[in-house]
Amino acid sequence: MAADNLRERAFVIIKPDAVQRGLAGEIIGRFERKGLRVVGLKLVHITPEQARRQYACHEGKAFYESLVNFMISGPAVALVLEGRDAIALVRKLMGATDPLKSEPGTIRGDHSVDIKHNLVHGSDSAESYAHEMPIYFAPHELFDYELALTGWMYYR
Ligand code: IDP
Ligand code: MG
Repeated sequence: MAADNLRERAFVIIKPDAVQRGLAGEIIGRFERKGLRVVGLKLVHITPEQARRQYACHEGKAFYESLVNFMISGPAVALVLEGRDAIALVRKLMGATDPLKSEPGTIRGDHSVDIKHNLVHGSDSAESYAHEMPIYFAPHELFDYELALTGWMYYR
């Protein structure tokens, strides 16, 4: 397998419902155990401006205002994860938005029953990563480093 995008980065938010339910550690652990490394991590109380910018693509939809209010309703955890195909991998681990479609074994499939209160956000493309990540992180808040076990997890 080509090692072309071994260092792809994905942006993730552990949403306020997950923090309230004590699932932040469980969710971070799932990403870590899969083989993604944490290169940015912080607790944030999202502002209305941040939520609106992040979800600008949904502006005008029926659920937009309620989504913004949900995202600012309590502390959340912002994360940047790195690894091969990190964006697609994160989406796979998250599971589908609709609770009737998210498979057991995924974060949403195992722990959520509601289309809004679905625990986690993950960028769905390189373009959405480039749009979302800088809303929450300054460049100096992301860290470049290697894990000693990388050679045991990835073909190079
Ligand atoms: P995603 O988070 O799986 O990428 P999107 O379609 O981008 O899903 O929607 C963004 C977020 O908006 C969802 O994660 C969910 O919290 C919320 N949402 C999406 N569709 C609905 C809906 O029909 N009703 C209420 N909330 C919704
Ligand atoms: Mg989305």
